[in-house]
Formats: sequence, structure tokens, C-alpha cells
Amino acid sequence: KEKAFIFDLDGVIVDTAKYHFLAWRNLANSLGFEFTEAHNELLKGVSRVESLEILLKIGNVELTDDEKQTLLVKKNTEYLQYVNKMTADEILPGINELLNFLDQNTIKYALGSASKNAPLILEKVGLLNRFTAIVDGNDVSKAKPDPEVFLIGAQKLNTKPEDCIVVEDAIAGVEAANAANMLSIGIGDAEVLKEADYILSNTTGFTKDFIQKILN
Ligand code: G16
Ligand code: MG
Repeated sequence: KEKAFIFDLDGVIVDTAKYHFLAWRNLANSLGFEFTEAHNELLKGVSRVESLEILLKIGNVELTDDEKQTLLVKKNTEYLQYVNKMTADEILPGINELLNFLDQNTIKYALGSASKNAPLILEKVGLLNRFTAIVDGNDVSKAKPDPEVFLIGAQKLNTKPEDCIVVEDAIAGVEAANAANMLSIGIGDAEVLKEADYILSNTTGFTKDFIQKILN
């Protein structure tokens, strides 16, 4: 049967989490509180608006909707300064090889990301035209762990959900894939991602043997 892949962006294709972290930390510091790497874990795979809510809760800060809007723009402006400097060197190890393998074997793949900046990031690293479909934060109304982003991806790939293989680094993303009735591959900590069907500690785990195994 025809299988297709759906890739998360941040943490799977590129490591933009470090740039999100720098921008969120500066925002927190400007509001007068610390923001740690551990705090940042809570924002992985979460939408921009929801991320701000979590951050404000950490700092015990209450703001009006207008003030929140200003901070969201401020955060994204700083984040984009980092994104604009990105190059193909920042594609995570093993991903180019994996995409080449999928192309050679005419296996389709889509992007399924929470980020509204996904097309820009893909353009910066030279991958914008590689995906059959791109579903990002501009296309969805319900954030991960809701399966919407991946179900739209399957539709655009013209592939049944049960024939889709999702690659995700966030627990919310693994949950979304499972809720969509797709095969889930978690990239990262096995304890954190234990709900995934398969877990790889990092993106170098996509060996030919592993890809063959999950395709069969
Ligand atoms: C990414 C990140 C999240 C970020 C979200 C929204 O999701 O993991 O930390 O908050 O996108 O990003 P933006 O502010 O660019 O719209 P994913 O789904 O690619 O991992
Ligand atoms: Mg991610």
C-alpha cells in the first residue's frame, strides 16, 4: 500500500527551538522574570498564542489582550531575526538523506507544523519546494494535540490517515498523530515520547533498515 510521510518542522527538520527560546527568554526577562530551558520544553509544538499564555503563567503576569498582542509581535520580530540568518547547514543530520531516499522511492511527504513561519523557514534552508504539501499554523484552527494539522496533510497528500507516518519531536504532536490514526515516530527522549509507535533519540536514526521496517 502507498505510504506517505508527514514531518513536523521545529525539532525534526530544523532546530528552531533554540531561537524560540532566545526570543521567549528575552521577553520574560523584559517582564522581570527568568525563563529556563526547562520552561521552554513546555512550549514545544505549542502555538505562538498558547506559548505566551504558558510563559505569562510561569511569570505570574496578567496582561490585557492588547498588551499580549504587542508582546506576540515583539517576540516574533526577534525570532525572525534569527530565522532570516538560517541556511541549509541547519537542516538536522540525516534529514537530507531521508528526503532523498523518499524522492528516489516516490514516497510523498508533507509538512505538518504549528508554526506560522514554516514557509519562510523552509525557504531559508532550501526545502520549500521539496514537500508535496505544506500545512502550517496558518491553515489550522485547532492546535496539536488536535489531529487537524495531520488530517489536512493526509488529505493534501491524497493518502488515508492510516497510511501516513508522522515524524514528531513534541508530545503534543505524537498525541495528534495517534489521534489521527497515523503511525507516529517520536524524535527525542523515550520517556517523554513513550506514546509514540517508534522512538529515535535523534534524526540520525533514519537508517535505510529503519525506513524499510516502518514502510512494511
Ligand atoms: C513550532 C514550535 C513551537 C512554536 C510553534 C509556533 O511548532 O515547536 O515552539 O511555538 O511552532 O511557531 P510560530 O511562532 O513560528 O508560529 P512545530 O509544530 O513546527 O514543532
Ligand atoms: Mg516540533
